[in-house]
Amino acid sequence: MKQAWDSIWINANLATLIADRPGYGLIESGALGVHEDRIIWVGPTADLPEPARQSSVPRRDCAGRLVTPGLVDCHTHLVYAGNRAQEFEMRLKGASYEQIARSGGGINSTVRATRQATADELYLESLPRVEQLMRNGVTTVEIKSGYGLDSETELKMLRVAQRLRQELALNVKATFLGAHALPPEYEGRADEYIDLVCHEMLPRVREAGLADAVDAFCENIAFTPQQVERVFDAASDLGFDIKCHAEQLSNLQGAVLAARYGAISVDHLEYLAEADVPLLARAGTAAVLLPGAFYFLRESKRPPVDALRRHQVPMAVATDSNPGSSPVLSLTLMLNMACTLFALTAEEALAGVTREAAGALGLGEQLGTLEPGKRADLVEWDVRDPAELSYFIGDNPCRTVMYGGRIR
Ligand code: DI6
Ligand code: FE
Repeated sequence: MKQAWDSIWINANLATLIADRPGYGLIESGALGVHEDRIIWVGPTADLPEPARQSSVPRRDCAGRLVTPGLVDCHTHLVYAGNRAQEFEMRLKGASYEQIARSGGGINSTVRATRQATADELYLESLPRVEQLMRNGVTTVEIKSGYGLDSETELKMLRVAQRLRQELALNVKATFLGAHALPPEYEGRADEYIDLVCHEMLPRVREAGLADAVDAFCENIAFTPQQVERVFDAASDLGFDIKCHAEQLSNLQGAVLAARYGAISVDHLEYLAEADVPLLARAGTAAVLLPGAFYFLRESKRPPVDALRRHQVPMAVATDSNPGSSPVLSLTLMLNMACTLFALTAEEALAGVTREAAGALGLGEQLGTLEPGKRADLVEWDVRDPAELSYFIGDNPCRTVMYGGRIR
């Protein structure tokens, strides 16, 4: 059968990130063929098959520059109104994140702003943040709800995520995070709020097809493991993928709970006990590391990276982009922080924003590596060595991005 080639990239330093190849899975002087929205061929430029050599096939000569899979930001809260620069100032003067949260600020201050915003306002406030991530090489982003905490506002947030998916070239995965914080009107009635999440919000989100996964914040300032378990029961019954904010500020064993539900990921994990790591490995649950939140909250306890590595738990890295704990708009900056703060290798960090991040979204079969059959999400960088992506701080060497076979 004659394979149609829509375009080819040649003479690239290809970091394929293919799992069973060592390190970055490099192919020096590599080439890559695209048909429609898929990669159809990857190999040395010298080995390009005959149909690809025809001059009618548009080709991009990468002149030795690095090409990676499109970056996947697998944990963000990008849709929100307002910001919390003033709380940042309060923290700089000595208040803690938890104190601010308990005194009605924190997540609930963003909830107030997000409830007040119209869907259009919310879209227009979120758009520049998403575009900033895209300029930095992100081709897939996960966006969580969780600043509505009432049915209408949660649905409004998820519709904004849907509109971003429709209007931008990038691939958007939406996650319902109704159990993010207790809204003020439910003060002292957390179990009743969880009823609302399980019996009203979740079915409506499912029915509207507005999210693929369900997340919950298992923490002293949020929900107990028992409450989170009720959310996961209801979510599993409706066929959602499970994710969990766990062990960020204390160890409530939320990660263990989520792994029991076959969670696709557990996220944060600074307080995860080493003894619990094998349970994640057995469940096939990915660990999503969020060095931006660790940095911005000036945490000192690090996630048990050695144990995760030893037990071969896939480690993803994401921005956690949100107004309170991680106002981060660069995933390549997170590469640097994952290395310097969490002691990942540069290879692990790059795998963490590509292959492992795709896995943490349940998209491991479709994207995250450069191999035939995967989505043609590609980034050409103005560097040669993949380690440069983790090494430079505050640079943006992103040169060309292909989203599903199309260059924007
Ligand atoms: N953990 C976080 O770091 C964010 N949410 C969560 O569950 C913080 C969200 C915020 O402060 O607005
Ligand atoms: Fe988060």
